[in-house]
Amino acid sequence: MGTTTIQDGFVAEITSREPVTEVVEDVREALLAHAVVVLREQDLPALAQAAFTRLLGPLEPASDMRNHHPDSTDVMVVDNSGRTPIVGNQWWHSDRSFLPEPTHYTVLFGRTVPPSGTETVFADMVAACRRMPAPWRTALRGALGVHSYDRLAHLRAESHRAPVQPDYAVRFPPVRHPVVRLHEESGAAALYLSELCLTGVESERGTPVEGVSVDGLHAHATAGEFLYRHPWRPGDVVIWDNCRVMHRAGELRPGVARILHRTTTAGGPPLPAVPP
Ligand SMILES: O=C(O)CCC(=O)C(=O)O
Repeated sequence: MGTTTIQDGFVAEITSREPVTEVVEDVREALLAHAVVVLREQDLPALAQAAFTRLLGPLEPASDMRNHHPDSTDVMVVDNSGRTPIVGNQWWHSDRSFLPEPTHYTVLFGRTVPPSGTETVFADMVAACRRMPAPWRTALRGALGVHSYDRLAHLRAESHRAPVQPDYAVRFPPVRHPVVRLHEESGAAALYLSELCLTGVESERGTPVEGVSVDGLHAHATAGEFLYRHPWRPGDVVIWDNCRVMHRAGELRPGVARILHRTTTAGGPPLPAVPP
């Protein structure tokens, strides 16, 4: 198979130039061993992207985002031109961690990107979990992170210059997910965090976890040693497993058009793992 490792156990590129829709099995296999899979020189119309993503898992609609593609409510348009607001992509996150059953895979297609100078940055949460400070191993046993839609709701309202949706607190009440979650396909333990949604860390009994802060967790997990910076080129397809990475946009340059098409698959409830 034409797959090249870019960062061991973290990032791979499928080097064959066949359309992504023709190499679904290769993509699935690469995603078992790597958290991020890259394909280059693709042409992926919105409907084909939705159909391809459906082969990776149940497709999540983007329709509540008010910035979906005209051809498909399953394709979200991530556009920095101001035509459709970008919400939250400049904070580290794992997609839709505010749901009881958060997103599993995300597929991002570079529809309009400059030849160089724009990135998406990924943090390897399995490596970050393996190399966490020793005292955290005990402290984070059974610990739960509180993921809240609140910050997103306010950013979204600001982007759309609209009032905060009145029903958001009912639709998306805060959820608790294991801070150390099981990556079910590999059996690995991964940190499960989000600068966008994680508001606190609690023990199973709901008491604060001594010696571990939300900021400390994020600072550790996004240290340079855990990062891959994907340099976008037109026609790139980047697929990642939200159960084992966080991501964020690199620096966005005002006035430089950058349009990415995003599709996602639904996952199951995150399961706890014992810190390694
Ligand atoms: O804009 C990017 O580089 C990342 C997009 C993103 O964060 C997302 O779609 O969740």
